[in-house]
Amino acid sequence: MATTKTDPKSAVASEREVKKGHKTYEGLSRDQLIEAYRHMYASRRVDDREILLKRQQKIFFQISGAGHEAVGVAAALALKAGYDWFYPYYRDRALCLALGATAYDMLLQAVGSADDPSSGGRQMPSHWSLPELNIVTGSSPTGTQILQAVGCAETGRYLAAHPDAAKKATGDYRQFKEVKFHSDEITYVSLGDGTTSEGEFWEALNTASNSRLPLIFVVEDNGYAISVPVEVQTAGGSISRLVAGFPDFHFEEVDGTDPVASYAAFVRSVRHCRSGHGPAFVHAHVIRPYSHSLSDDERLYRPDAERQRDAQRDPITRMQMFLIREGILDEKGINQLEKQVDDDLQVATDRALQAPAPTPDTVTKYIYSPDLNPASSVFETQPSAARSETADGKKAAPKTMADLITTTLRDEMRRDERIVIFGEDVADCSREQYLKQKMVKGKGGVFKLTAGLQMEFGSDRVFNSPIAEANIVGRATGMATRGLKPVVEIQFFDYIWPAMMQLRNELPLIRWRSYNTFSAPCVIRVAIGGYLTGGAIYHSQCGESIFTHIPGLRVVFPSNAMDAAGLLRTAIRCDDPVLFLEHKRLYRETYGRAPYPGPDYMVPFGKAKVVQSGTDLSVITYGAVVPRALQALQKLEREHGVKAELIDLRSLNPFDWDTIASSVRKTNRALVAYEDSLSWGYGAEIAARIGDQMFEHLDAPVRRVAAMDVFVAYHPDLENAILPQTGDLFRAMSELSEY
Ligand SMILES: Cc1ncc(C[n+]2csc(CCOP(=O)(O)OP(=O)(O)O)c2C)c(N)n1
Ligand SMILES: [Mg+2]
Repeated sequence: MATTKTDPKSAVASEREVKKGHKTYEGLSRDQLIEAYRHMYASRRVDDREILLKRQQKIFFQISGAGHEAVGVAAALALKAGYDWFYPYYRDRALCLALGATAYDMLLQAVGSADDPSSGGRQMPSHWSLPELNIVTGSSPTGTQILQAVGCAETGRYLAAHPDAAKKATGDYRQFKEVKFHSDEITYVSLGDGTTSEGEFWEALNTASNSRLPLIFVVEDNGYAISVPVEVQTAGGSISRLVAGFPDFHFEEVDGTDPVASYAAFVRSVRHCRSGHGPAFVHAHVIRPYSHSLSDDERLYRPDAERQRDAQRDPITRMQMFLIREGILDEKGINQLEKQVDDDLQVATDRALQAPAPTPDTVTKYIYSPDLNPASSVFETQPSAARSETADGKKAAPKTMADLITTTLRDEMRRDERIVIFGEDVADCSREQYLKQKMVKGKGGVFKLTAGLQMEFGSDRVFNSPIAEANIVGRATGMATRGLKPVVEIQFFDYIWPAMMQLRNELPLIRWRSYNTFSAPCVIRVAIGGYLTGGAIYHSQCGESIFTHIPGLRVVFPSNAMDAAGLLRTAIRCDDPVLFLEHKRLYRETYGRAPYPGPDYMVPFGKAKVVQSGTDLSVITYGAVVPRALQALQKLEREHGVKAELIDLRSLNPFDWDTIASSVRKTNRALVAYEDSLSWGYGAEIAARIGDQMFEHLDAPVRRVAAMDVFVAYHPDLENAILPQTGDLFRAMSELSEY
């Protein structure tokens, strides 16, 4: 909204009265109250205009902030735009206007224009995102913003303790990220009453409380979640009552249709947070006069009497009456202010309707970083030869994959202070004093891959998370959005699923949905896979194709120590979110050990390795199937004289189509092998591409060898039968070579 001010003469001599010691309304001046009304009225009018435009089919969706205006402007008055951080939800139109967003910005998103500053026409209206105001890109799933806000609040604290980490550096992702912070900054996050039912809300409260974060939770309670009333969502009907036990919080319950009372609640909350006492919780009772959205008609589930009761609390009319009653604006002044807003809105609407539409050729822009391609030669470095020898010139002992992952993490943490590591059990010992007094050795991960890192880098760089996978990924996303580089661990792939909402709908989408104005490059390390003899259903799972199916997420899966070191370093230094899959069976395997390749060794993504070259058949695989396929291949050559070519993909998204294609062109036969269950697995895509693009080069059908379509069972006989074995690979290779 344009920020033109009302003619001061029509305001009833406000400043003079304040100076004379008249009421200041919880510290708000009359001018501030007039401005508050301007934003509230503008917010309502933008909603009304969007509704009209939707009915005229000039925009495609509408969801309103009606009834939530007062609490929004109150928050904006108590917090600092461009200084504090904001994770607002869709009803926070008035908040965003009061922070400095314009009606034009909002209408550009409603029409889906290329000029929409929040998403370039990619997101629905009311999905706020304005980097210069520290309004962070939001999404549609209810509640996913909350854990990200926790990560955001943690970042401010971390950077205050590590100010050098905010500095720019060249040669990696840090070159492309402006990192700003203030040591007393606050993060604001809002949500609806219904959204308090999401588990992530409780995970966020838990961590905010436990870490005493400067984070204000605002629950805008309009009594309904679409058609479901609050007493059905919330035990006892009051969220305030349920959260009251969280330590170190400042709690407020307020009439959110009253801007002055709401402002006072925020001022107290801000004081608590800024002074480092912990988080705050503002439970604001508001109304929802316009149904849930234009797709909803609340008369189907709310009787007139109830709706009329709400209407009496409408913040717009209440505020009007308040201004008149207090002599702050007379009717003429109100009319003048409203006319200005209406006129400005008309201009903004006309402009937005003329704004250019996005062109379809842009749809793939910003899925990944436009600045730093992890498949490029920047990430192609040689192992340092000197390091593979010991001081006396002897060959250094080969290291396991586990060793080299730990070493890479350590090297990178020394190099880059933005890296933080957290996850379940990853710390050496949460009770630091035990370490300091040398009472214990420390754990450092259930597979010990992070052992010693807390001791070297401190407990604010390496720490344990609660057992809550959404918490891990959500917080990492918030931190990465601010510029830290979280390298977090999911203890077992089998338990990644609570994080799925964050992994599918949030982390990989931050850049694309904000049209490259936000990004969240970070690394999620995950222990994956079976062949464990007793790993059973819940410690053997694969499922990588579920993640390669997500645009915006890089997925790598090394099969040996050198590749693990090189790919992990690329994952850490690159500018995209990476799922780094570590096969548990390969952690300490004799196969694939290697000497330490030095602190700068990198393997680019999307480059397969030809493990053994051949002419008769291409075997395309990755992970723990690589050593099994190698055995089968060697047997095939010994027994049948067939020379198969073994390709280790290493990187699943991006994957190396060129190497596959040139191999199949040479051998005319292809076998795709993978550990996950056969149907709909990763190999299906590779097989389909070969069938589609290499049909005329094939002398045989494209075959797959994979696990049976069943979970991995506990007894070793069952496990052996279910997972693809060397014998299965050998048989398939023989058949295919004879086809
Ligand atoms: C995870 C998820 N589930 C369901 C929906 C569909 N949905 C959108 S808004 C909404 C109701 C939210 O109610 P509340 O949190 O009270 O916010 P309000 O809209 O009332 O302000 C639902 C169910 C969604 N967006 N995300
Ligand atoms: Mg609600």
